[in-house]
Amino acid sequence: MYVIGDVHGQLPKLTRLLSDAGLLGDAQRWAGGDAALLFIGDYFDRGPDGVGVVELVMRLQRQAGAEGGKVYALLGNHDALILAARRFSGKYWLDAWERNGGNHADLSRLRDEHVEWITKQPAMLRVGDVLYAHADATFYTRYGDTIEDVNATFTNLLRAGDESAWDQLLDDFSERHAFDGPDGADSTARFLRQYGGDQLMHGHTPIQKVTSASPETVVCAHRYAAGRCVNVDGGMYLGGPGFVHKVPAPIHSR
Ligand SMILES: [Mn+2]
Repeated sequence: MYVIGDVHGQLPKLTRLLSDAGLLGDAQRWAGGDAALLFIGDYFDRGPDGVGVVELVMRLQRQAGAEGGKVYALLGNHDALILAARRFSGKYWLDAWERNGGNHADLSRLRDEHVEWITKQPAMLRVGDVLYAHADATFYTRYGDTIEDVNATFTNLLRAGDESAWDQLLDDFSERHAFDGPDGADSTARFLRQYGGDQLMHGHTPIQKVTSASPETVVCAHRYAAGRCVNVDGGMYLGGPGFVHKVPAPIHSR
């Protein structure tokens, strides 16, 4: 499994990462064969071309599917936020979205097919022994006891027009660092016991903001919480080159 962190509209960086990993070939087509690729969410905001990023991910998902490969795309808070800015009229959501790096070129290019696609993407996934979620946060437990429950709750919420529920969700997504610090390994273990998996992989909080590394030097994932958490947010919008994180295939013969 190949994993890519928060892209935030950085389309040229994304295409270079995918090409270098052998996942993207001529004419921007899927070249990964039967490989699996997962995006950790946050396609939009803080960067120039969120719609372009989503269109590439949608295309790769179709092409990979036709070739025995698989492209997973998680839902990030910025992806829900731009939907809110489009859906609800009034200054409240527009202001919130702009404060979070909203790019008007994206909002004006966002079409129904993008909205429909974003709405259907899962909030969490488990593949092999790895649990994937966008945020380093535990609020997911308030949305469901199982991965399927959480994903269904998210999808239903994004389909319905209950503005206060959207507000609560986006407020919940402001949680970060839930697995940091001296209790981090315990919190991670509890979260993994709830949803399954031996390791939690997330984005949402740029590695630079955790390690204080200068943006351009972050070129690999950050493992912490006694090795049970892996942060894949390379802070591409901060100036990081980004990276493709490779998860070894699970060993079935034990
Ligand atoms: Mn995020």
